[in-house]
Amino acid sequence: MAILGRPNVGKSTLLNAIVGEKLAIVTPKPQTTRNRIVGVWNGEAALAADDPRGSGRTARGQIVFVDTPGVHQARSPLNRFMLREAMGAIEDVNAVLVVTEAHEKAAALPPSARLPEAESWILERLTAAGKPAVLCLNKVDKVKDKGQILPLIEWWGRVGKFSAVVPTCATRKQGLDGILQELLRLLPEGPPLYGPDVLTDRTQRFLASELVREQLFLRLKQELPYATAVVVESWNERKKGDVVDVVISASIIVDRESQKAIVVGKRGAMIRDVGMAARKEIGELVGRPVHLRLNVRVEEGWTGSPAGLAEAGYGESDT
Ligand SMILES: Nc1nc2c(ncn2[C@@H]2O[C@H](COP(=O)(O)OP(=O)(O)OP(=O)(O)O)[C@@H](O)[C@H]2O)c(=O)[nH]1
Ligand SMILES: [Mg+2]
Repeated sequence: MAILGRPNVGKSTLLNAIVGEKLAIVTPKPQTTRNRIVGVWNGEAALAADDPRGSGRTARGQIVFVDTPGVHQARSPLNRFMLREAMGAIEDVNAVLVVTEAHEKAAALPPSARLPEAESWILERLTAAGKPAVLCLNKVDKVKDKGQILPLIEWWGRVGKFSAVVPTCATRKQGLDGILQELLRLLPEGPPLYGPDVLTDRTQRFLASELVREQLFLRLKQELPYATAVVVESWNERKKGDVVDVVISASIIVDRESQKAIVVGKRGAMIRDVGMAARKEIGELVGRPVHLRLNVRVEEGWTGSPAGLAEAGYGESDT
């Protein structure tokens, strides 16, 4: 089950809400997610009233979700990597959850309006691959006139030919049962792919590097977040009496020498704030005290070359 959609519509928020853990980083900036991230849902959901497997029954099982980068017009090598990560996920799954957002402007959509660019690219690929899709109309809390939501659902269902359209508010965890219900209808039954305790395919090292990147995205302005990457250089456990601390050393990679000073900040204030906030988040992830050492490294033009991308952790072999 892949989650696809334009940048910033709430795909990662939705993944975290469904799985019940913070696996994917979330920020108000578009193009936050750069890699596919698996999130495993194990649970029980009510089958839809007209589900052939029986109305009023519940189904227990596992759904493997794959969060992906936002689909957008990609020009730079980094953006093309992200687009391949997203679109390539379609080939590996049985069904797709396309996420879009509802807002006042979208609610006023004329009936003759055409699908936005990103959604029509996704639908083209879905049709070519013969994969069914559910549309998630997220951020319905932003539509003040609730009477606008039903026409919007009808519009997406008609123009996009989705097997279902489900309104959600991922930040308030509303509508998630509806999503599960519709997906259970589409997904074939089979043995679980992951053990009952496995939540993701990603290592703690990867998740920790993402939590640092999240703080950079939250704090840096304009284009700078897009010139940064984070690589965990070392991860050591240190025993102190009964407590085991984790000592992590990570590099923040920037694209140009001039960006280094901004990431470090006045008297080191920026990197200190990033470090403090990320350390807290990583501590929650690993459930132990964390020491986080950050340094800034310049990899001149890393976003623009295959070697630079590989250096920053976006090598093709990582996908
Ligand atoms: N109001 C509102 N905001 C939401 C909702 N879901 C997500 N958001 C916000 O939308 C912003 C983007 O959320 P993400 O989950 O990072 O979006 P994404 O689709 O993963 O974005 P990319 O990774 O950049 O493609 C964040 O500020 C979220 O808090 C929602 O249901 N309602
Ligand atoms: Mg995301």
